[in-house]
Amino acid sequence: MPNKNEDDLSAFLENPEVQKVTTSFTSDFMERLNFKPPACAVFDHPVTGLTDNRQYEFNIHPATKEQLPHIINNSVQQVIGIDSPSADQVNKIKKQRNIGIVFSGGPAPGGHNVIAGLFDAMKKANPENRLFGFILGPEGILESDIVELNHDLIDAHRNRGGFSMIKTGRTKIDSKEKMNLARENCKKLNLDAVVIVGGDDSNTNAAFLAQELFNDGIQVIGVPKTIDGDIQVKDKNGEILCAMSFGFHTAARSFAMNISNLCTDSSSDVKYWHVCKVMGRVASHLGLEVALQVHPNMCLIGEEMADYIDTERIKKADAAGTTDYTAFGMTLRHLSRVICNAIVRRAEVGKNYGVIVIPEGILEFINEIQVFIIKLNTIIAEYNQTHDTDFHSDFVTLEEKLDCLRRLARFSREDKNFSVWNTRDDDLFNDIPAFFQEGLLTERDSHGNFQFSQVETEKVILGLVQDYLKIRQEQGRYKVGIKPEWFRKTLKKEGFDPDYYGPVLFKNYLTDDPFLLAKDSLVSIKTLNQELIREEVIGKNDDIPPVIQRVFLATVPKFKTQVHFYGYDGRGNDPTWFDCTYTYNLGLTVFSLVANNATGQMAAVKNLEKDISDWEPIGIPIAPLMHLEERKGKLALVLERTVVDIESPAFKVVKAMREKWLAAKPGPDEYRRPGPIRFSGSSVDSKPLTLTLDNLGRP
Ligand code: FBP
Repeated sequence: MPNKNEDDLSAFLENPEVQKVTTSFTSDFMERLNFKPPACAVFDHPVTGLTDNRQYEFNIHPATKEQLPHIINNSVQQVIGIDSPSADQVNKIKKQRNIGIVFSGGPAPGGHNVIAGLFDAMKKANPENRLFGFILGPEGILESDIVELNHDLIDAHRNRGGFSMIKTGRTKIDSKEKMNLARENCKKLNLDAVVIVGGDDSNTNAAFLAQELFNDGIQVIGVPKTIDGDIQVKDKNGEILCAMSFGFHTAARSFAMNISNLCTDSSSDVKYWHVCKVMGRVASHLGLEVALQVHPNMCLIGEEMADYIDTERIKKADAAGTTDYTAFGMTLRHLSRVICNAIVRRAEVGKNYGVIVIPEGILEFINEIQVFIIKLNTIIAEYNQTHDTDFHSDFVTLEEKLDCLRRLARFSREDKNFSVWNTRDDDLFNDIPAFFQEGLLTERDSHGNFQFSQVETEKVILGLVQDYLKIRQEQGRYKVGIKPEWFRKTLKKEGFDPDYYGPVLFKNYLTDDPFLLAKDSLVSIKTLNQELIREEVIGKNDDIPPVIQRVFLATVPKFKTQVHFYGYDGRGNDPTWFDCTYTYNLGLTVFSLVANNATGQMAAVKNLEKDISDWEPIGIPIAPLMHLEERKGKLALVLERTVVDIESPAFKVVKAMREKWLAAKPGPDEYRRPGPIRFSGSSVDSKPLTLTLDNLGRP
C-alpha cells in the first residue's frame, strides 16, 4: 500500500481493482436495480378497466355514512384487462395526469417499487404524465414540498429498501385547517390524484382526504403499507381481499435471519438466554412469523394472552361464591411464571441457554398494563384539550408527571364522579419500576397511539422473571441437569467413588433419567456442607472435597441474558422478491384505479397467498373498513387493525409446535435456519409462512 505521499494514495484509489472494493455499487445492488418484477396478467393488456364487485359486503358503521358520504357507497373494484378498448376507454387512460404520492408513517421495504410501478404505468399510458413526490410525508402536502420524480431518480431506487427517495413522516392531516391547506395545495399543484402509502392511520387519512377532495375532482388512493402486518382485509363473509400489508415479509425475514444466528450462537456457547423483542406495535404478527421461520425456544403471542383463562382461580372464586375478574387474561406475574417454567425445564436437561421472542406490543394484552395505557391516554388527551397546551411540555420530568397523577388521585377522593385516576391506580402505578413508569408516560405519536417501540417491554418482563427464578433457586427448584457420564468421569479422575457420592448429591441417582438433578435441599455451599455432614460423608470440621464442590457448582444455574431489539434494522432491509413484486403490482394497480376514476379506494392484490399467476389486482373501498376507536381520549373513525387470530392455522401450528421447539429434552434443539434474504436463487419466490399456512388450513 503506497503511503508515502498523497499522490501515491490518489493513484491507489484510482486503481480499478481498488475501486471494485470501494464502490457503493455492489453486484447485489446492481442486480436489484436491474430487476424487473413480473406484472400480473391483467397489466399485459393494452388498457385496464374496473368492474364493480358488489358481492363483497362489509359491516358498515353508521358513523361512516355520516362522515364519509361521498365514498361510503364505493364497492370493491376488480382491475380487468381490455383487449379491444373503445375510444372512450382509450381516452380515459391516455388523459394527461399529474399525480402526487406520499409515504406516511414508518418505512416498509418495497415502498420505492410502489412508486416505480405507478411511474411505469403512467408513462406507458401517456409519456406526458407527471408524478410528484411529497417530501417528508404528509408534512410535504401541508408545506407543498414536492419533487418531480423522473426516470433517473426512480431507476436509482428500484427494488431498494427504505423510503429514502422522498422520505417519510408521521404528520397527520387531522384538523379542518390542515384539510383546507391540503386541498389548496393539491389544487395549486394541479393534481388529479393523491396516493397515500401508509398504515391504518394513514389510510384513514386517505379516506377523509378523498371525502374532502371529492368535489374538487381530486382522487385519493391508499396503499397498504406496514411491516406490522396489521392491515389485512376480509369482507363480512370472511373472504380475504388483502392478506397482508407490504413490507411485512421482508421485515420478518430480516429479523428471522438475525434471530436464527443467535440460536446458533446461543447453542454454541451455551451460557445466554437471548431475549429478542421484535417490532409490530400492538399485533404479534411479526412475532408469529418469526417463530415459524426460526423455531425459537419460546415465542410469546400477545393475542393468546388476552384470551387466557385461569381455571384454578375461577374454581377458587366459584367455591367462595365470588367472581375473580383477574382470572380472565394473563397477568404480568403469571406471564413471568410461564417463562420461568420454560427456563427451569431446559436447565434440567442441561440447557442453560435459549432464545425467546417477545413482540413489542405484548404488554397491551396484559390486563393491568392495558388499563394503565387507556387511563393515561385519556388523562394526557384531556389535559391537552382543557389546557390547550402539551402535557409533556408542561410536565417534563418523571417526578412532575407523577406529581400531576398524585393530584388527580387526591381529586378523585374529593369528587366521587372523577374515576379516571384514583388512589388505587396511583398506588399500583407507584409499585412499578421508574423506567417503566417513564415508558408508560412517553409522548403518544401524532395519531395518539401509544409508542410501544419506546418502552423497554423486555426489561419489565425480565425483571419479574429474574425475581421468580431467584425464588425457585432458593427453594431448590431451579437446577442445571448433569450428565451421569460426566459425573462419573469427573469423580473417578480424582479417585472418588461416584456411586458413593451420587445418592448424596442427586435426587434421581441410579434411575434411567438422562440428567442428574441435585437434591432440592442443596441450594448453597453451606447447605451442601450440611448435607455431606448429615450423610456422614465428611466430618464436622472437614472441608468439602474440591471435586464435589465443582460438581455442585455445575448444578447451579446462572441466568445470564442478552437483550436485542429487532425493528428499525428489518424495516430498512432491501425487499424480498415477494415484497418487490407485490409492491410493483400495487403501483400498477394504483394507476388503473386512478385512470378509471376511482377514489377512496385502497389498492390491493387478492390471492397473495397463491402463485403470482392467481394474483388479482383490486381496489378495496376504505370507508366501509372503518370503525370507532379511542384516539387521544376521544372516539374516532379509523381503519380497523387486524391482530393475530388465535383460531388461524398459522397460530395453531405455532401452538402445536411449542413444546417441540422448547426442546426441554435431551438432544439437539429444533432451530430452523431461514438463511439470508437472497434476491436470486431457489428461495426467491417464498412468501410469509403465515400466509402459506393460513391458506393451506382454510376449509
Ligand atoms: P407504521 O405503522 O407507520 O408502518 O410503523 C410501524 C412501526 O415500525 C412499528 O412497528 C413501530 O412500533 C413504530 O413503527 C415505530 O415508530 P417510529 O418509527 O416512530 O419510532
